[in-house]
Amino acid sequence: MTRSGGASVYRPLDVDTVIDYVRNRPEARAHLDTSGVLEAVEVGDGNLNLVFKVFEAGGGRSLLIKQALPYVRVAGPSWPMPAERAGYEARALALEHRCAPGLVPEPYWFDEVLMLNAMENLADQRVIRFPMMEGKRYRDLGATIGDFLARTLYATSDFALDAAEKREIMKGFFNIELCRITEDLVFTEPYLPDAPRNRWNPRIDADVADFQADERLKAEAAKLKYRFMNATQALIHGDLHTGSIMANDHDIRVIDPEFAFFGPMGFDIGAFIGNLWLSGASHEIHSPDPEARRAYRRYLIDEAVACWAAFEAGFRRRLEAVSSPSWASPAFQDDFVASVLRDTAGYAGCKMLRRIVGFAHVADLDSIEDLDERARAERIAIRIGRRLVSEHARIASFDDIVAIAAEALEAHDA
Ligand code: SR1
Ligand code: MG
Repeated sequence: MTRSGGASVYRPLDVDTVIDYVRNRPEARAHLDTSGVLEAVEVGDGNLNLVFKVFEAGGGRSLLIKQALPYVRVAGPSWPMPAERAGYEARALALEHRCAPGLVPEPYWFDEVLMLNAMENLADQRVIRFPMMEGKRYRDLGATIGDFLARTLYATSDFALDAAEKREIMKGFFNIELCRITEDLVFTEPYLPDAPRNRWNPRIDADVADFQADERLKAEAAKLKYRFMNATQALIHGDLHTGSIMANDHDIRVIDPEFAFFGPMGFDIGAFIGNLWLSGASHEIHSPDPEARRAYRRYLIDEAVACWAAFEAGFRRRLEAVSSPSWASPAFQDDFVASVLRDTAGYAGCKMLRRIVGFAHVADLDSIEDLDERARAERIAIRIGRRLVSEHARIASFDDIVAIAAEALEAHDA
């Protein structure tokens, strides 16, 4: 260890060494009594990292340590992944915190040797994916996420920054390895019948074969992939699914921006919306009572509508003070927002399909143990995902997106 409490060489921490580490880190003193008894638990439930909560014994103050492993956690060392990704998360979290304070955890410090980020521990909040499987409703979920998106996407776009300033920031966000994960797992592999990392419920073999043979679907997915790789519109979160949101009844935060890079705004909005539709599909089984199921799906639709409305209103309000007169044209602004809406639809669809056919699934669906029941929910999600990808270029209003989701969800409510 160096005098500052930082290690001189990378090593993964465990529940014991993380306590020594925190005790020796001067920045920790503002958040914990580092001279007292400390306890730690490892709580990582994501695909990539170690996550420790370190707290004063007896349940006092706490902080969170998120450390990148040099490989993909769920796959093990056979899938190496540079731990330097923690640096992207540090830079993205700092920027998000500046643009949207109170909507992300407060960052405390970044350790570039141990490749970890120390931040506020959201002790009373839970990752929303799991309570939503039980029908939990969060007030203002959609509006809060829409506000987060308007703030972060506008502030890091050409509309707020001058070109040189934006390019300087972009230098810190090439994020090659995590973009490769998204390009492969979201846009490429789900459409290939023989991609070795794909897995799916054997009861949907025929549905998967059918969509993998759909040339129009594949062409539209390719366009969306190309745009993901080339449309450097803003610093996007890059992985904004319902596992990247923590909340309680009065506080909603976006976490885990390690996939951040300069990409199309609609990728973030679509990730959130697609995950609401995945939840809606999974309630085919999670909510056996038809009335409760209908009501929860109505809630999800309302939150999706509120998300887009808050994003659009917040974004357009900020467009009133653009950085260059070139961006002041009302017709240009309308066209731009319309293109973000089309992207939102397409990316929502891609994000749904990859969770059913690709490497990384979601608990909403995979927690359904009976494979025939799971297949019923998955077919609803596939129907929505396919239509959103195939038809995204024709989407003219958010109502069109809702109509596609509602058609598949409500058909099963009858
Ligand atoms: C190998 S990482 C798999 C997935 O987990 C993350 O949450 C991203 O969605 C990524 O695609
Ligand atoms: Mg994550």
